[in-house]
Amino acid sequence: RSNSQGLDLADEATLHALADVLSASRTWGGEGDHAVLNPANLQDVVGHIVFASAESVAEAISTAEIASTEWGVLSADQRALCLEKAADVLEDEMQPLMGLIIREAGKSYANAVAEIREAVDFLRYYAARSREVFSEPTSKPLGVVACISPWNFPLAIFLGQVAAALAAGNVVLAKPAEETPLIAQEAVRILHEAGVPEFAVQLVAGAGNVGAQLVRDPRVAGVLFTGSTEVARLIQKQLADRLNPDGTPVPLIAETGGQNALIVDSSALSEQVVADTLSSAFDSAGQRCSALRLLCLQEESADRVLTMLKGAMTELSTGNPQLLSTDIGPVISSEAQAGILRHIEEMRAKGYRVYQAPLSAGCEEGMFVPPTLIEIPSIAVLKREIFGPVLHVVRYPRAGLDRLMDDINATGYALTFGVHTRIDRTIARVTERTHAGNVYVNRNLVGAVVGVQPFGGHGLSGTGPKAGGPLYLRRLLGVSPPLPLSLRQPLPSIMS
Ligand code: UN1
Repeated sequence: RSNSQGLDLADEATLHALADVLSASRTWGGEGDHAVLNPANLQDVVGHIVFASAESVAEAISTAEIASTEWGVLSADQRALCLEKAADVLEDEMQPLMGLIIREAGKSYANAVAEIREAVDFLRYYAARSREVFSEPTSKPLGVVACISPWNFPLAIFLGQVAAALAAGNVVLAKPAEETPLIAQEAVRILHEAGVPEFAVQLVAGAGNVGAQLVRDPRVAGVLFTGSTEVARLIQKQLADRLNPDGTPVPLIAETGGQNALIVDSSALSEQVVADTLSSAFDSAGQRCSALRLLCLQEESADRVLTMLKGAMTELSTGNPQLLSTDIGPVISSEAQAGILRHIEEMRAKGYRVYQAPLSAGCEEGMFVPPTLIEIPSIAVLKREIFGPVLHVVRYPRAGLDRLMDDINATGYALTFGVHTRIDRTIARVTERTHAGNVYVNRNLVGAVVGVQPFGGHGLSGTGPKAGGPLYLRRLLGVSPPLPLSLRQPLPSIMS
């Protein structure tokens, strides 16, 4: 439902009611009031949250340890029932939650719906899997687990991590991204309402210092992290300094960045390539680790595809995410915006051709970046992941497919990868050579479905096991069975 001004589910009355609920629920505090701003304009205060002080983080860990007896002794079925109840509550409260996601994270209406669906799927998936995995008498939880989650999926990844850790019988300290603590606070309230004891899952809001304290504390027996490769490396270094009381390493499940490529040969259906490129590169303003960063076009058909793609980009509407007509909302912060714009200017200064779709009227203020395409001479000019609506295009000769695969692999990232072709042997040739965790043929690169397409990467893109897949819960056990070796050849790793 909408009117000309936007969604009625995000109206002022709903948001005021939400703000009352938010301020009533419990969060560890001590570091003062923090205003959360709407990234679409950076003026509208979405709500306030109290950041946790060092003392309250330490106290939260103590209470978690006590709670682990209460939660860990429940049967897998009793724990699963709580998670399933939470999934039902999420569905019942979909409208106000969507309003909050749109306002706090700048997500479009469609992305906000998908976000809640994915969170529900994670809760139900891990609940169902836990009934199988934890029927084994030997399975013991790790204990206190820290979940450090990103702002780009502030509900789905937040709850995915927390649900998995809880399903395995662990107790959780959940550190949401600094930019999106309000929706995380709602998620924790819903888990409590669904029967998870108050101290079995606790929200510790704050900046990087809170995460660092959790990672260093010897009582924290495992860490789940989604975010940048750099931060994953820091966490891994910290964890390497200590062992759990049983003498085993402290497990880290990290899911990080990507330099995700799509190869398009001249047999591909151009209309489908354009549609899949638009959604892969620009949906969520490119702020997904799965997003397409590098479009590789076979020379013979590159001009045709580029002309169609540029035309289609002008049809995208970038602007206020509270309008149903908006395809692409803001990026998350002024720092993010500045970094993306700086990259575009650097590429332009090097003489590479840049094409930008026009911004919608009224987007001069706010954290908007127009969908941007940059033609680059080789993959080697890309030094880092650009987390925004920026797509790099490289051309390759028909005889250069193997060399192209080597260049893609040489980035060290291995998260998502796609190919568009109607030639079966080309599909076999590239899928054999890629290291990517998620490989897609003749479709887009984003929107992995929990349980159907387990999600995660290798090398610089993460540690595995994949989220929403059958091995994830096993990694959250004290004595975890060995994971199958999935790397085909050594890659640079965040572990090195
Ligand atoms: C992320 O952005 O951190 O397949 C990962 C997808 C999502 C990716 C989430 N599940 O697009």
